[in-house]
Amino acid sequence: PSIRPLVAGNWKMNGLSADLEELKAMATGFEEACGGAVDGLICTPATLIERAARTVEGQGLSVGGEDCHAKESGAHTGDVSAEMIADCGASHIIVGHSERRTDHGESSQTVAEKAKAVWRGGLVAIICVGETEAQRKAGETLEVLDEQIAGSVPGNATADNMVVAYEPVWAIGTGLTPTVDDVAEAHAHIRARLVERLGEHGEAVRILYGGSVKPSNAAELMAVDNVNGALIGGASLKAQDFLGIAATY
Ligand code: G2H
Repeated sequence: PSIRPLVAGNWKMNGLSADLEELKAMATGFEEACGGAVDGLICTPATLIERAARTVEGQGLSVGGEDCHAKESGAHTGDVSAEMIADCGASHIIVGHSERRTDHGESSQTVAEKAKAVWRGGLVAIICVGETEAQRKAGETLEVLDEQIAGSVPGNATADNMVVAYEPVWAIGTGLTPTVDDVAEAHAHIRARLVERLGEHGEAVRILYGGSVKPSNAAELMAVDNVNGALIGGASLKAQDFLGIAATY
């Protein structure tokens, strides 16, 4: 099937009220930059989601969260539920980003529970997978992806409620990117596993590439088979960079 791409930003722990100006520029410029060919999303810290959603309202961009707790409510000081993020006007939530897996010890099982929470809140889950540098050097990349997909992707995922992001951990924020052949191999492998697991939904799920995507390398990466868009960290903080990536479509 032909899959409409998604260009998604992940602001990580960046963003204050002042940065809503930058978001506004992204929102107003997005459709023109990509010629209406792709969907656009910016995931912000929980503190900004509601204002971000108001800022992009009626424009070509939507807003998402970067993580959520698996439970709907309760005694979990400092945590935020998918329902709360939905209530702020978000459409998507990232789960299982490598920074969550590493900094907060999130297992694939936790990630799967969070994905189900995202659906309970009525939103789309962006589930992240990817190998570390040591795993790549040891030739374990495809096995790691198998384990992460088996563990993190719930069996009732569909092409409408889930996006998968392939983010090689060693390429995140480092300026390093895999070769086009390595990206093609990983994405084809993820596609095959998703088809095994989800049937025709697996054929239609968007698989994003993430890790040091910028305007100068986006065209090459986005042209790879089974790459259906990007998850962008550093280059999603400035409208010029984000729109530059969108413009490669
Ligand atoms: C990978 C990516 C965004 P960056 O984490 O999810 O970040 O583009 O800064 O490598």
